[in-house]
Amino acid sequence: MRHLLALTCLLASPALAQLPEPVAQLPGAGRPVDVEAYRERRARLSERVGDGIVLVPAAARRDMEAHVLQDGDFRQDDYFFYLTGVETPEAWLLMVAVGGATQSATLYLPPTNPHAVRWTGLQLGPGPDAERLTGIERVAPLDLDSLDRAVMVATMRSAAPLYTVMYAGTTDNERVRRWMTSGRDVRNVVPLMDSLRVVKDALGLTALRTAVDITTEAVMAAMRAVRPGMYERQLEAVIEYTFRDRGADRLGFPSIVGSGPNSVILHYDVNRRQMEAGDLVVMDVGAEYGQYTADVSRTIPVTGRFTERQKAIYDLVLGTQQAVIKAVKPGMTVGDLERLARQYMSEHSGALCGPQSCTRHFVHGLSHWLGMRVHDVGDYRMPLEPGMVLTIEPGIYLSDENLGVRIEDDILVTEHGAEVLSAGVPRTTEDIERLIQSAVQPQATGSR
Ligand SMILES: [Mn+2]
Repeated sequence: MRHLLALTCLLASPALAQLPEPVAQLPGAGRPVDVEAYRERRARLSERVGDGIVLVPAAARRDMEAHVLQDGDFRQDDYFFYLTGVETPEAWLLMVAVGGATQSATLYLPPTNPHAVRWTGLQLGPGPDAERLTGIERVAPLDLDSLDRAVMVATMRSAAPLYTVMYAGTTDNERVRRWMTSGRDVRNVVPLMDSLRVVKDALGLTALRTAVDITTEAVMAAMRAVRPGMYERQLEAVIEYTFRDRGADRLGFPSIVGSGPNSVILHYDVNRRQMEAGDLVVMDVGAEYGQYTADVSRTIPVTGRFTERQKAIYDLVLGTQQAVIKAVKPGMTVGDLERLARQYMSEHSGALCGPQSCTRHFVHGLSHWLGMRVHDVGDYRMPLEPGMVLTIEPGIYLSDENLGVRIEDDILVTEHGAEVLSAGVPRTTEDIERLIQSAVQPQATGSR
């Protein structure tokens, strides 16, 4: 066994020398990394930490055989990506903050493995190129013992607490668990990082705007494509084709395309039904770009024309949404907006939903934070401040009539109000009808 190992190493080393320069590979989704923006993020975390050692692991590589991967690709851990822009699996970031400033940052990268390169391609490995591409002063080859020693030395030298990520995704990381139970002063860095992530910086906002723009195009493409006889999955295909075609890295979440009876199922994503004339279809979708995701919903008639009844319900949902968007400004809370939405819907329900108000058919929350995750991190009791991004998505779901309506936009809180990032997607019944009808509608070709 020992001989075999030695032989393998011997054979492997000449190959290593022939590897191409790691310049072309890519922190940050194959895109150049704005190293100053990431340095600034680390500086702002150091400010919040004050004095402490920060240890953040990258996501682990997943196994195609064991995990039955549906999405195929590796997705970096959000906390690690937020601080580094690096997409290498199984890396670590070790930072030392002193007096609210970053004293040092070290990126530990797994050494380049020629055998793995054959299968999965080059990955950013340790070396001067990595330092230049990431802007992190020190990049060391990862070996877990030396990482442990470095953490130990740093904590002993400064007697400062060790901050690491503790959340569901990392509790299966053996090293994080070991530090958590080491008897040292170990604290969770997640609340500090979440308080940073909830207010978008320019870097995050640029990625988010791109994700929303791609999603806008995709939803409009779906409006042009929809027709009776089409399957939900075919509409889903138009949307997801457009995502990838326009540069999305992946889906932010499984696409919801629910028609007729499925329009009242909130998270329906099977998308197998054949759509019929007279159906409404709820599309709730989001492209992910640069690790940020959009989340946009539109409800459209498959024939291109709303019935009177559908239009009445739709206009109540839209009126509610517009009233809330108009009210968004710094200082308000998500709770305030929720109350406002229910009050508006209640006051404008008339007899639309019978003797009771339509609010009892508004069965989900109005809003959630949006960012690196579709339901992003952040405390919902926080008053809104400029740079926060949230969804506004009222809905009414009438199961007896197979009539569900949800309208969802992505809202950036600004100095004095709000900017609707997804403003480009038609939202009035007139604009939606016009776009659907403007498209050539060839004969439905139902298949399978
Ligand atoms: Mn949403």
